Amino acid sequence: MEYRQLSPETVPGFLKDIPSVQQIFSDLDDLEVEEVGDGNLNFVYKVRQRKNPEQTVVIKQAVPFLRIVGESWPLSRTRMNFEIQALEHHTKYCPQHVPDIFYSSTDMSLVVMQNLNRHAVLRGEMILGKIFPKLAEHISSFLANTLFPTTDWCLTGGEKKAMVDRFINPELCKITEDFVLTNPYEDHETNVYHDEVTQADKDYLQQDSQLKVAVAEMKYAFMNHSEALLHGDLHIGSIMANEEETYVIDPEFAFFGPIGFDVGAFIGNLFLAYYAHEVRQKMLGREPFEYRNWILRTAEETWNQFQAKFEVNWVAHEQDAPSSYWNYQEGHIGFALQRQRFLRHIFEDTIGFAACKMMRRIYGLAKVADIAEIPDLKARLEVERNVMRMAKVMVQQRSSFRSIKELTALAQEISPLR
Ligand code: SR1
Ligand code: MG
Repeated sequence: MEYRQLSPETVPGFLKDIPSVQQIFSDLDDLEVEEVGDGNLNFVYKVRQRKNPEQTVVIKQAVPFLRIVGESWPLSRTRMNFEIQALEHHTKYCPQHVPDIFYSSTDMSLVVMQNLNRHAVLRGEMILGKIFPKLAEHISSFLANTLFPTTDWCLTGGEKKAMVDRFINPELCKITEDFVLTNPYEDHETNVYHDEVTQADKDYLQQDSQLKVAVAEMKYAFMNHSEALLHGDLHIGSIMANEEETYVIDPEFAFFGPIGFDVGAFIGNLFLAYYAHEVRQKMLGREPFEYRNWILRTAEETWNQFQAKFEVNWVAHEQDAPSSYWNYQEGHIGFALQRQRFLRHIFEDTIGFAACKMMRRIYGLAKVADIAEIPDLKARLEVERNVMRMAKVMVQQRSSFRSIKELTALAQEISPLR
């Protein structure tokens, strides 16, 4: 099949020929299509049958450019090949948090999947101040269950290297290397500053040698530490949820990288929301305490539960296939120490990457609506300064935090819950 970019007008004709989609709709001549993509890269269509709107799918199609910039920024469609492969992996290891996939095509660079129409993008919901009681439980399961099976603790060296090879994703890794781990920390042409940002604000990030060394270390880790198959872009816009269920979408940035990058992406986005809600809760006419407290508890529970579940998976794997390596009298002590040290390493990376994910959203090209859509620029600037204060300590002192509680305590020291 030859690639063509779909439009709302051409979607119905395209779907008609796909057997797995024919089973979903009782009448393929009665489809209503709406383009709903609000991400930075792709086009997303919601398709419903007019007379039976519960018969519905979503199509996500990659176009050969970066949507946030336009056709002047070419980006190959192969990103969808990685998304399709990653969705298969996520479905295998954590189906309860992945949408059903009905059809995929690397030729057309698209997937047809479950329309999560009882769920909404988490970022938008959190901006509205909604609480998701099961979020930490679900995301910690997704992380532990998708990451552990692709580590060298689980796979053989040969299996792991074959997978690393299938997930060499240089174009999207370069987006992260540039937009998350380089450009915001220099006076780069792709950065975007609002009118209240001062030279001193920029210098705080762009002329601090200690900070720049620490960020460069995180970038080196991102580029070299092929620990597990990552989602690669696990911010709260890549999650759809309601109070009961949570789905992780959009794994086109998937590649083998440092585990802390995925964990840190999620936790860093919670901290961004925490600072935004110092202002947003007041905009909503509420006292900030309850919601911001929920955000910090969610960050703590995510880390604590992730750590516990990752370890459970590791122990279960060792029990299923005991290695002769730990087969000596005190082997269980050695094995426990190994787990403890590895999780400590992930914790430090989580803090360092969370910090980078926070800082890139302030001066970098791609912002987060939580903060960027605060209408009062002076209030927005104060939020941004708090983010920068916290992120700087995090990345520079990432090895000195003893627990996730110390991290949430830092968040409150910079901006009390109130
Ligand atoms: C140009 S940067 C685009 C961003 O959008 C994606 O969601 C990733 O976060 C990426 O960094
Ligand atoms: Mg995305």
